[in-house]
Amino acid sequence: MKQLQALIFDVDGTLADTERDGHRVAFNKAFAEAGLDWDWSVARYGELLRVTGGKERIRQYLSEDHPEALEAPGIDARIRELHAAKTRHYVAMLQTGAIPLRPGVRRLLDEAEAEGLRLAIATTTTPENVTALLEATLGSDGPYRFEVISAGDVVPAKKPAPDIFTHALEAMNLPASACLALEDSDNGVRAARGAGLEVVVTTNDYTRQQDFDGALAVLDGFGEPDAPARVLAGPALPSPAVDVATLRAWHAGAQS
Ligand code: XBP
Ligand code: MG
Repeated sequence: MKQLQALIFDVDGTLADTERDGHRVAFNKAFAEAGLDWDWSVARYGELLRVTGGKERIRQYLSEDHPEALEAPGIDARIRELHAAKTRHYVAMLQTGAIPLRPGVRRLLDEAEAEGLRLAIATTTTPENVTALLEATLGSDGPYRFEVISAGDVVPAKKPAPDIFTHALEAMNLPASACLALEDSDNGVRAARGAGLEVVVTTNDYTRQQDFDGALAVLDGFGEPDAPARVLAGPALPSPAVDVATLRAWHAGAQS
């Protein structure tokens, strides 16, 4: 049986609630700046989230709402430009401190480090978004707390493909059985499971109703000692908040 050696965190929706008031707003700013009347409402963005990756999401939107635009010459470059503008707006928002970490994340990272667990990130989002979020929330050494940051276009196929988790595992030189993934979405669970990882899910408003088949446990967050997490599926929590001892126990249970 492999002992737990590393935690691999998703970013969007798991470390921070970035989608509704972060990425979505940044997409809309980029569209407006380009003189486009495209505007993604909270509900419409929820539908578009089934496609991971910002460039892929713009393309999906066009295929559904403006199919003629996809036929225009130079559309690939246009999407790349819009997405670069979106990243600029998103990073600027993060730098104002607009988006905090989710409750319990900082505590769990501190505990994991104190107990000698290795930390990594496997995310679909653009690398500079990860750096900006970690610096804004954890300080200038925030990104360096993660031994590996696997992000964005470093793999050709984004979640739900397993590639980004496999990339992180290879970079850490660890087998999947020695690691645990922390995710918020069905796409993320499928990606992690596809890479052979056990997964613990913390849901948010966009993902609560999704199917997390294959996850070890589904909770409404990591919780804090004075603000308990709620288990939505899986074993009872032995303490009010998700801590390293609990993650070790759940991981060991899945290995046996
Ligand atoms: C995150 C995403 C990303 C972000 C936008 O998914 O799907 O596309 O919404 O990031 P996950 P970019 O949490 O499953 O990794 O615009 O930088 O692609
Ligand atoms: Mg996510």
